[in-house]
Amino acid sequence: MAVKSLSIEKQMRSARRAFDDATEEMIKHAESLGIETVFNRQAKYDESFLGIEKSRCYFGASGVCCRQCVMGPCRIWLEDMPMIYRLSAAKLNKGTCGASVDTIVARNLLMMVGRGTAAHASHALHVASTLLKTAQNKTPYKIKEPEKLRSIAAKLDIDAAQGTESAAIEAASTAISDLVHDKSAMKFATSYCPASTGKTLLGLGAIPGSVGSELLAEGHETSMGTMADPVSLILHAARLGVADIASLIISSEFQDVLFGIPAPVQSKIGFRVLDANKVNVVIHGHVPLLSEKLVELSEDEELLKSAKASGASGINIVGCCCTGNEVLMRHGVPLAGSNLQQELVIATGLVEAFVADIQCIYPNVENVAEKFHTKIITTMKEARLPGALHIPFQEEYADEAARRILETAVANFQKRGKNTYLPKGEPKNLIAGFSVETCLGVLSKINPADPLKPLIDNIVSGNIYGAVLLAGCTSSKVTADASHVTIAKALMKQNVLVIATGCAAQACARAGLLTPDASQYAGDRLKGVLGLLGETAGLGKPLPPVWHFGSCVDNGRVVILAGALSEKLGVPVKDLPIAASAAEWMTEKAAAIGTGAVALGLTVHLGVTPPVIGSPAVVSLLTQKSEELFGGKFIVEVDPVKAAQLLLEHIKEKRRKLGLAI
Ligand code: NFS
Ligand code: SF4
Repeated sequence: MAVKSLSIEKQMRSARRAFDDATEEMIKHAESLGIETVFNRQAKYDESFLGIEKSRCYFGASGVCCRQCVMGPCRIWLEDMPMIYRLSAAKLNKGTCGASVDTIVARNLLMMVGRGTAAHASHALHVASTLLKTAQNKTPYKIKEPEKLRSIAAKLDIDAAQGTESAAIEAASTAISDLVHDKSAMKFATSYCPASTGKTLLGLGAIPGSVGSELLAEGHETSMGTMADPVSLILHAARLGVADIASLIISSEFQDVLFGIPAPVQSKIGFRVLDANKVNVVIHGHVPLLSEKLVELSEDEELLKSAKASGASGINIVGCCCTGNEVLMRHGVPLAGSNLQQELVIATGLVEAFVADIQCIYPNVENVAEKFHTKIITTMKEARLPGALHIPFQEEYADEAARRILETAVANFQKRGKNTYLPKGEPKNLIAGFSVETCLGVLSKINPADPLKPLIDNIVSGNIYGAVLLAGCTSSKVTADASHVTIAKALMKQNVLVIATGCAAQACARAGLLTPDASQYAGDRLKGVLGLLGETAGLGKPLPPVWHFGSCVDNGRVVILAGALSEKLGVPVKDLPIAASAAEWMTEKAAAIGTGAVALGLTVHLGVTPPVIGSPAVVSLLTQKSEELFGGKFIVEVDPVKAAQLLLEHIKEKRRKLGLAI
């Protein structure tokens, strides 16, 4: 991608704020009540004067603002800045200390990737220590999938014959040491990385030590007057990206061990999954440790009895964001919304308790809840809100915390006011619960001896032209969901299999793309494959053209699948006809996953411009040089139609190089 074609373009947004009618209706309803949400705040920030956004700072958006020390803040003069910024900046291409624009941009990016990695590693640590304590019989959880534990043990060279508990203790301890001890190579990175990729990473010095030591070094390097070499800073970001993906794998694999491997499940998405007759509990966040217990306890006789005594017909648990994805894929719990809908879900007036664990929780949920009876309940020490009720979650006492939360929700039912509202239209049906194991299970019905072969045959013939992972968030900077949906439809039409995770999967679900019917949008060749797989799976209908692979941490599953394909074919990941797209990304976590994916050899599309364009050197490292070094690169394209074309061209190029039908 030409460096100069990157600029701070206005993001693509139509007059609509959300692609989904129900969301659009709820935004209007919230406005009519004087409730402010992410959508109004975005609009305020987007207001412009003489064609220039008044409140999004050009320096910050370009990544050239440095606040590393108090001789600053320093902001670097950019030739192509709008006049208003040129008037307010010193005509200097260095900070007060002399830091170059490349140093400043690279340093800012590394810090962003660092925060994302810290979030995922902290999640992984919670899950690993729960597995450890469970194996030591100190929690109310059980090891649900000893078979999965054995496959993890095999990867890590742990002797599974020592028995489930001992193997679990060893696997969990390996993960904990990968996360917080001082070591030279993360075992989960080296063990799960396909051999060819591992070799490249090793050669580049991009195999991470423990996440803790990498983050310590990151904090040190980015402090004032320390690392000034942009290439070293970006390489460190790549190393942290790999550590991030290894952390995702820890969470995803251990969650399967504790809670079960997802299998295809039918459910629904939309505001109307809230039930006016029941006690509604929204579970929001990312770690399924508490939410598993809430789902389990929602059937508890005593709690149901008190719910009924309050006049409710039952307890209705619904999901939001990635905690929602976790309980959806394992229990079919319906989804109320993604990150952008969290305030609107409360604005229905129907929520008795809004329970948050960690990450992607908008602090404003408290202000929305104040207008209603809704209790916001925080549970984790990392994510408290100043006015929320805090019911601390500890894995040893998970049952007690879950009971207290549901009791609070039930007691709140009678306080529900009259001001309730649900938008028109039924919730959308969806199928979720894809995992590597599910895929192999279906494929092994076609070829028991060699399950990956049917998949490979279809890729070779072009029935499956390629595969693209739609990952990451939904963003108010674009028309919410529209970028994901546009790209998904354009790709499936060209016989590209679409896999989706996180809020991107929910965006596709809201557009009805997670249903067998949606296979009508697929090209004929892909439609044939989906039909055959659906029959084989015993669905009696085609598989959906978008496969919901779980939450954002389940991007780890996709990396494992890509690795398996790569090893089976003897083709490095970077040469496979696959790519990823984070069309509406917004979090640091997405930056970390994307950087890790590029380091592993994947090409990753970004539909929202990253804050790096102030440095042509950094842009070139991310979009060009990374391909020479790692085999993967970023493509930045805000127009989803053009983005789909670029992704297709990328796949075509890879097919051509492999000598496959194009
Ligand atoms: Ni991923 Fe999931 Fe959603 Fe984005 Fe946030 S909930 S972890 S970060 S916004 S997809
Ligand atoms: Fe300015 Fe340098 Fe301090 Fe950054 S570290 S704020 S560029 S003086």
